[in-house]
Amino acid sequence: MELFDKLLEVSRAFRIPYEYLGYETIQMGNVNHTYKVNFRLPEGKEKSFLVQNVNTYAFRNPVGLMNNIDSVTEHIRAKKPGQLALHFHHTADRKTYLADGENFWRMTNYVPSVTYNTVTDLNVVRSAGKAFGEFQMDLEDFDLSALVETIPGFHDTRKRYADFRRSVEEDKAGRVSSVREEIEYLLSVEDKACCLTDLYRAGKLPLRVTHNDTKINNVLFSPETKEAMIVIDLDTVMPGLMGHDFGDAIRFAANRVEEDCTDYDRAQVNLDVFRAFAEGFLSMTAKTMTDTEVKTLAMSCFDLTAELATRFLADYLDGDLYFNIRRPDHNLVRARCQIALAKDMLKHMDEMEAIVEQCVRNSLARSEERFSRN
Ligand code: GN1
Ligand code: MG
Repeated sequence: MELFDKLLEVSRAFRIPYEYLGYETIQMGNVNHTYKVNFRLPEGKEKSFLVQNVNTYAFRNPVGLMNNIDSVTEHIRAKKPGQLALHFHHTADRKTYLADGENFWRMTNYVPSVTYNTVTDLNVVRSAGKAFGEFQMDLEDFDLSALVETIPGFHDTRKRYADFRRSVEEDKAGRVSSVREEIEYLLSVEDKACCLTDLYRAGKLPLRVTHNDTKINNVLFSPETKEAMIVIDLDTVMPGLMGHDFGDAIRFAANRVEEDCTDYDRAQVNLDVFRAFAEGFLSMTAKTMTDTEVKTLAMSCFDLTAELATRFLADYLDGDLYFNIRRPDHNLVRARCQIALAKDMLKHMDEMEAIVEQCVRNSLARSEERFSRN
């Protein structure tokens, strides 16, 4: 069936009765497929919805995933009634998804907004940091055991390295010989990249409910005020470490270039962006952090960057099965860009650590000030 007709069929299953106008493909994320589906209301105005085709190669338990999203969004809604939220439409049999035997569909409200892939406006960055910090804090009292692991071992960097090694050994697409240098670099930094994972396994970092996919384009901003309105893409909300969210956000937002830029020399950490994100994030989270979380937060940025490099490169070696690609060497380009960024982060690690310490101190001082005023 043509996509045009399929999206109409899906929309009808989610009980949208209006006149169908068509769809636009939305460039959102590297894993699912997203469409804006447009309708005309009886009074003539247009209304749009977002339809997503969930990638069930990545998410093997999409029903568990939808249950996670449901309970997490309900938890936040109960705390903050009236706040803008994602709303998943239901089918006639009260499900938030439609599995048609081939694909797994879901539908949400469409929120008019702006998103950013690269950003230099520090107010926007600070606001994103605050939104992701607030998201973790909203879920501080959420029962971890109620969540399924939508991708087991998602940020278990040791496991990612084991998978990476397997891809190198198998060499399914016959590409290993062309990327020896990249493979060697990643293997040479394995222990550093696994700092967070190893500390967690040793019982030295607490588990929290985390978002786990904190690219700044997963925050919707108000077109008018440029303030963060809502955090989206909750597919990977799972038990995780605070550094997973901080590190993943930094490796994306504080990179001077986009994730798939081929000008690798320009893949560097922008310390102004780093500081602005840290200010926002830590203004929400500092009060709950353990010493080890504070001490490892800067390193988490390196860990998440190197981890993603192993994932991109492994997918390239496997023949591009996981990430959506738009050019034949897309995953290789992405891996190289993350490697360049990871190297630059190591050069600036002392400065990054100092910024984190300072932001934590400032945030704690401000809350003490508030406390003593009350
Ligand atoms: C994927 O969901 P999306 O496409 O924004 C991936 C993240 C990576 C990111 C890199 C479920 O994110 O882990 O960091 O690509 N999500 C999943 O762009 O694997
Ligand atoms: Mg995602």
